[in-house]
Amino acid sequence: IPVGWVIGGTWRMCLEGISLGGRILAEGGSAGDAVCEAVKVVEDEPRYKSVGFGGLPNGDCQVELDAAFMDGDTLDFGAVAAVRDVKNPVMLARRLSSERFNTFLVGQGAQDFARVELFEMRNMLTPRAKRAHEIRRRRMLEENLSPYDGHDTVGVVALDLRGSMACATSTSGLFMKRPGRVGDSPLCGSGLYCDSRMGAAVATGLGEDIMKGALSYETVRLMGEGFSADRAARRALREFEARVLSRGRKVGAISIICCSPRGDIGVATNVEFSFAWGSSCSDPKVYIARPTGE
Ligand code: SD4
Repeated sequence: IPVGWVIGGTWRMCLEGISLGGRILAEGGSAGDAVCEAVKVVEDEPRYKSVGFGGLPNGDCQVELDAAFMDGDTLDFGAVAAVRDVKNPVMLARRLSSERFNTFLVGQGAQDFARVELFEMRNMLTPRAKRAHEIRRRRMLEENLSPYDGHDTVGVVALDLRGSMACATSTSGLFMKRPGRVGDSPLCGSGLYCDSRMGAAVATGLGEDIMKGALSYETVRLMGEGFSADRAARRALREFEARVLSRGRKVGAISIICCSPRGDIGVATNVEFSFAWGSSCSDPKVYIARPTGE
């Protein structure tokens, strides 16, 4: 039964992309097209310093990007990690998702594939990001600051008018990360997961922790068991936190957004978190979520 279209993404920076994705869905476009075009808008905007062009560099002052795409009809999955100089990593991830083998490429191998496939290449380091790197390096020496600094991944989920779902992520990862570091965002089941029969979820926050809980898969699995989107996301996060805390370990910032095949949306977070949603019933808007229990 068609329930209309839905699209949602992490952080307020995705509003413009979500709006474009919404127009694609309203015209009958696919969830896959909608999520990738939405993420591409964020990648192309240099003001957003945690994704794509203008993304904050790693400890060696190089911009290394992670991105992934998943199609909920076929379960096709593609990803790139620690990739440099590729203008739109999300499009490269989607291209890889149509391969039978070699669907997840990292570093030089991903760049070589992008060149062969004629993807647009670009120096992704902006003067502003370079300045931020210099300032941060100085402050880290003087104040013993942690490199992790509220670094935001764009993750988008969508349901189209045919009932198909898709999701995509893109990030420059943690500011000042070690060269070669890969976060949760390109990892199937951690930064994103999608099955049109169960639902779609994306996560943002401290990748080192998100990947321990395979939190996007867990959220989708719970929706598949019959939980509403909101209860699935909250339960996944709460149970994961309890399991980690019981080991005497801390849990970093984590936020999850998800959507069920019925079109209901869910959010769980342990920090203040902005996200954007739009659907056939409501115009895309930014919302704020605060930490809550189940
Ligand atoms: C990472 N999850 O690379 C990303 C960073 C992020 O909000 O989303 N921060 O760990």
